[in-house]
Amino acid sequence: MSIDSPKRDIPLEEIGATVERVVQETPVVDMHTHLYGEEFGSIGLWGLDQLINYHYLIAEVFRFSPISYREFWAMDTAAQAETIWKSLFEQNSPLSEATRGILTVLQQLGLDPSRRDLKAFRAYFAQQNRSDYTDQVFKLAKVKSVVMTNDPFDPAERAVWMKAPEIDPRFKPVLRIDPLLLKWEETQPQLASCGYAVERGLEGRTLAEVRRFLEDWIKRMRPVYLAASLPPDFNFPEPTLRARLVADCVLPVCREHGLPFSMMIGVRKQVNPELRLAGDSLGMADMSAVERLCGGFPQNRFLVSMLARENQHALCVAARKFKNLMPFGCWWFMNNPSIIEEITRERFELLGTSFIPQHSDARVLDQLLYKWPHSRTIISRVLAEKYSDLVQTGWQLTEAEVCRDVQRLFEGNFADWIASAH
Ligand code: RAT
Ligand code: ZN
Repeated sequence: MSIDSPKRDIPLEEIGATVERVVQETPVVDMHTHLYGEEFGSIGLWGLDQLINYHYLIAEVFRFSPISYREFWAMDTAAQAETIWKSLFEQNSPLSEATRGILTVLQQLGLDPSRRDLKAFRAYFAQQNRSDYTDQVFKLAKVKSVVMTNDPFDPAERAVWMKAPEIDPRFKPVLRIDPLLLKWEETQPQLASCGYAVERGLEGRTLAEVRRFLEDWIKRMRPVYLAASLPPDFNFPEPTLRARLVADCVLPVCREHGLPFSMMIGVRKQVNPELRLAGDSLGMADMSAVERLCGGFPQNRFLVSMLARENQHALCVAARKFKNLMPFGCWWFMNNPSIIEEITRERFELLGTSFIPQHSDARVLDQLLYKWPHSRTIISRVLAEKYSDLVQTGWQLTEAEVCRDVQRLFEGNFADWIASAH
């Protein structure tokens, strides 16, 4: 057998390099982002100023700059980016994960971060056209496709969907329903004005009409799953409208269409409204609510990500109990190297390869160029460590098996979960 054969047993001392190569080369399906195909126009963000104005960096700039919230929000996009650049990159070292990410993007594009020259970097981005640049980013990041976040309650997005656009197949739709579950007082009149016979207290035909609304949007969007982000006090069962809407509308419709329901749990919205999109925080949730949903609705499949570090272990344990539960990603405040490493190690130890290790949550196209390389480095380090432990027992491992495992983590587990969609 040749030295390069994928069927050859990998010697212990080669495991690190082999796993690193496979993890770096395997294309990924990014199963939760806020990216959009070109058909969505300015809803889809890309380019340097948008990168710098990412809300993760906005939260950080106020820690360093004396600027007031009012002054910052009064500025245009370019001036905001200049303020953040000056404060977080020129006057301080960009040590945080979000600031480091900008440097990785520049590096991936062949620019030299040591120049520290915002003008020169901007000149590069000004020459790009969105379509070719999108191809380049997908290719460099080795991302096969991305899953969008599509909000039927957002007027700008709604307008796009109503035109029944032909969507770039690299961008997969997701029906996101936070307002339906969490802001019923605002959503009910909106649905009523669109011709659905819904009532404030869910009386009469309301539940059937909400199901009809979901069906209509499933027909329109052809989503790969339904999704909501939920607060830490989310419970099930509970005597609330949101619990009835989940049990009597969302889950039956998901079952009917073979669609998973994704729950991202643990966000405490707007603890500081002055920060706008950057103003949300986190809280610990009760995992037994997830267990009761998985146990009570065995015909539904759930994708779940938790925002609090304290919930990560319990999520793994819940997934050991319920085969219809798929843990995914290291979400938002969890998406930092030290925490990704800890969560990934914990998941391998409790679940083998039966989880989805990461999603990017990118809001700006170019972020794929840092979020994936940063995560790939950590995933490959942890995976190599775990394989090395196996080989030290006398177990043998081939490159073909490493490829199989990584393919499952980066695409297969998600593809299986959405396989019976529609
Ligand atoms: O990570 C983020 O960008 C958050 O603001 C949220 O968008 C979160 O990921 C969500 O999907 O609600
Ligand atoms: Zn998100």
